[in-house]
Amino acid sequence: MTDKTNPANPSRRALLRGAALTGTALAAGAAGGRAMAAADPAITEIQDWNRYLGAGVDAAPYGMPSPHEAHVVRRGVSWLTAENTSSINFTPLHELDGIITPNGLCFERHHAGAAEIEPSMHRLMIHGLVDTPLVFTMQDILRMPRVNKVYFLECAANSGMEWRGAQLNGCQFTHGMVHCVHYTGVKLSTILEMAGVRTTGKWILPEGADASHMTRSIPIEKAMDDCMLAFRMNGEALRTEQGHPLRLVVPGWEGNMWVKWLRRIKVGDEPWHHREETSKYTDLLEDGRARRFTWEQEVKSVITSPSPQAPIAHGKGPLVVTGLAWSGYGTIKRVDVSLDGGRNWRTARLDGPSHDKALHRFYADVDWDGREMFLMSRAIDEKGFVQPTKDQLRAARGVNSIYHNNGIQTWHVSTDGTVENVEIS
Ligand SMILES: Nc1nc2c(c(=O)[nH]1)N[C@H]1C(S)=C(S)[C@@H](COP(=O)(O)O)O[C@H]1N2
Ligand SMILES: [Mo]
Repeated sequence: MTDKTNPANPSRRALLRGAALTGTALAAGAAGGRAMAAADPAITEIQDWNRYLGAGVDAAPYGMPSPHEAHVVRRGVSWLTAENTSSINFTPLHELDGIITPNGLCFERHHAGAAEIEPSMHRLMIHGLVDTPLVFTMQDILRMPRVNKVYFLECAANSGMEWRGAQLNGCQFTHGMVHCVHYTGVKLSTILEMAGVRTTGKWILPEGADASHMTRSIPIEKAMDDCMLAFRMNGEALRTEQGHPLRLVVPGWEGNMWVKWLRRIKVGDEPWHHREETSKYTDLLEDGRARRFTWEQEVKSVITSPSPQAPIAHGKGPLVVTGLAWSGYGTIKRVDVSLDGGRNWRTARLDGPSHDKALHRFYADVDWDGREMFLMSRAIDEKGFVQPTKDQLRAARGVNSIYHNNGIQTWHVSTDGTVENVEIS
């Protein structure tokens, strides 16, 4: 009889050694082989999960992440807002890879909490300067031709706390008001065409069914171009927090226009709520003038690892430097990475799909010599826009705005691998 759990079992040991050798062959340089040489207990000791049956198939009808991933969560900043119903939390960008944000990790921004809507009671009304005012049930919307698209959503206030200088210690907090989701829905133009927008109809006013009755004005050209009525995110129904059962998707444009819990679209000949709205779409300049209608989220990037919440744990040698880049004007063409605060730049490797107005993932595979680094990334989009330095941004716009900060982020890496949010000039 052979005891399958006995570490002394010769065939099992041979198998493990084979596996470890394969690992050594694949890993680069100093990263491989160390564990095997040190008679690693992870190899020599039998673990519980190797000995006992695991959970049965129905233990979790809706699957959850491994308990060992419990630290991968959205986080808020307590002093930022007075109440959590009109507040914000942040995507843990430093814990993610690829370009898609898992549904449970998409940052939340609510003005009056997350409305929980009974889908059979939800209606979408379209009226105003249309030939035929219409009301749709969710059933009606689910019978229209669908499209699938991957888009980022960034709040205009993302990185807003960093205008005057380095402040929050982690890309979750400095850059985490962004997520990237694979949406399924109906093109907004489909229902606008059904209703028949009059030639005088120049703007749409979408409105949410939450207690904030959020309304925004969007030019008809954008509405007819690539806006979507989304009912699914990453394959499943929208999450309550993201506007279940229906949200507006406004690709590349600032997050506040992506009305959640969408219940009404009015077509008009001018933007609504002039006074309230212009403050939302306006960046205050140094001389008191304002940049109006800055809707596109401009080209931007950030290194997500290493970063303050993701220090280097393994010492010098092979190091994966990775991050995200995006632009409201289209795809990302190139990302440059600097290890020395912008003196020298290398072209990063873009890997993964490149979708219009979506997050792009980049890598720089570095051989770290163990000395301090000033990590930076600089993105260039398909229109040729280059991500500016923070000083360039301030020279152009001053420091009175909290919106549209797409400046280059610097992380200082110490010799012990810890990372800090800094600015050098
Ligand atoms: N109905 C409604 N829609 C809304 C909001 C809201 O409070 N109510 N917040 C807006 C803002 S400011 C942003 S940045 C995005 C955030 O979307 P998310 O919560 O899915 O990340 O939703 C927008 N749509
Ligand atoms: Mo926002």
